[in-house]
Amino acid sequence: MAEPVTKSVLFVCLGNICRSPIAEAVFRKLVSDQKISENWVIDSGAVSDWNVGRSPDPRAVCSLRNHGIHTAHKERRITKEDFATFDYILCMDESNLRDLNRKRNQVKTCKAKIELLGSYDPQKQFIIEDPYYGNDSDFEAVYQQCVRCCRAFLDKAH
Ligand code: 6LJ
Repeated sequence: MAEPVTKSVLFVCLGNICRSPIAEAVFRKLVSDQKISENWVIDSGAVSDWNVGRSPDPRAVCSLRNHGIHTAHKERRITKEDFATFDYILCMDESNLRDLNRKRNQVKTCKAKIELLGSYDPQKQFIIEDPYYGNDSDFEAVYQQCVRCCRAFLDKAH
């Protein structure tokens, strides 16, 4: 069978204002730099409903801006449909993974492969920790992990 024309990936974390919007923006930039934007549907979402409609955390926006990347994302909670429509749902830590697997058990159709984004890290740092109670250097660490993992994912998805 021929390769499908587009692939889709949804980046997920607890609140969709720190880690997953960084991952989404980093992946969007990689794909755009390689001029393959039309091959990808890219989004991010939350497992919680704590921040509905909010812009990313200013520290996340700043960490991206420091690397010349812009984001216009607004928080959204993941839906049942996401499990049926996305090829990949990539999350940040084991708590996200538990929440996603619990939700998956409540949906009729799941096409998505649910994985840790960190499982793609060439440096084998499997967990991308929640930087919410951290500082700027924690946000920079999240950014660097996202760059490594998104490059590897784009290169070769599991
Ligand atoms: C329900 C009770 C919790 C966090 C975050 C943490 C805490 C966040 C946050 C990530 C994104 C009503 C909402 C926890 C946005 C907000 C404070 C609590 C929010 C937690 C534990 C360890 C590390 C980080 N909880 N907001 N309220 N992450």
